[in-house]
Amino acid sequence: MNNILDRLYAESHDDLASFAFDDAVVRVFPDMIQRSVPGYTTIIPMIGIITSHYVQPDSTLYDLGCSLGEATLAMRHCVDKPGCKIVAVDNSEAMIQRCQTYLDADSSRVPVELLLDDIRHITMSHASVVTLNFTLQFIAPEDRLPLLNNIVNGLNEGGVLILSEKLMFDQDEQMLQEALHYDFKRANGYSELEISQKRTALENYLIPETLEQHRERLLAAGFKQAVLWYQCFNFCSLLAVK
Ligand code: GEK
Repeated sequence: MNNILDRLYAESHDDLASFAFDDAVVRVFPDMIQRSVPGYTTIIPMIGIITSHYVQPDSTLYDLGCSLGEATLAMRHCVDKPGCKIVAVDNSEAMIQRCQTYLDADSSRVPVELLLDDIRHITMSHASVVTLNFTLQFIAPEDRLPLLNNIVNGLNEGGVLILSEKLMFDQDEQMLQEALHYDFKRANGYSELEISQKRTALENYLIPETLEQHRERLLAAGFKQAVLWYQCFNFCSLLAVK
């Protein structure tokens, strides 16, 4: 995937627009997400490991909010059961267009259906593995439980959801975890201006919740088990089993 440097917030913007997954973001996305999300480069290959463990024959795997398809590709290369396909969904046209070129260049022959759609509006069925890799945080809070209900309904018994999210904490821990996250961004070359402008652009768009909120909602949606399998500073990934 491309490695064009993310300099979107390097210059001062007087009129800072809210963040959007548009052409400008798509161009720098691989660099942006790796330098901004601690643990992203660990989580992607682990999605492959989890997929190998839970994929069922003749099932569908879903990647919801697939962006450029990093998680889709990790899943695709770890599907070792017959009759499976992957459905990857994103509502950003720019993401879907670029994602298609990456899928076309990939060597795996596991079928992937790429949908330009809102993940709140799709119907899922016969699912074994569903991934929400840093996507639920962009869905309005009141739409999160209905989406999880929809996922549970579409999953086979024993199927799983991999849910990766930015986390919120109580005030003291929030300061500690956030400070370490900003250190991570500085260590990856982001300036104070870039960090603060990106923070403003994401306000009211990326809405993080606590680990407890996630666990409780996953159980309320009908998952039997919801375990934290990974955390790096204020970013985590949960595995929920139906
Ligand atoms: C990865 N999973 O690289 N319907 C469909 N897509 C949506 C919606 C929606 N309602 N809201 C947001 N998105 C990827 C990374 S990025 C995370 C996911 C980030 C899409 C949005 O267009 C974007 O592509 C993605 O969710 C979030 O493993 O940028 O921090």
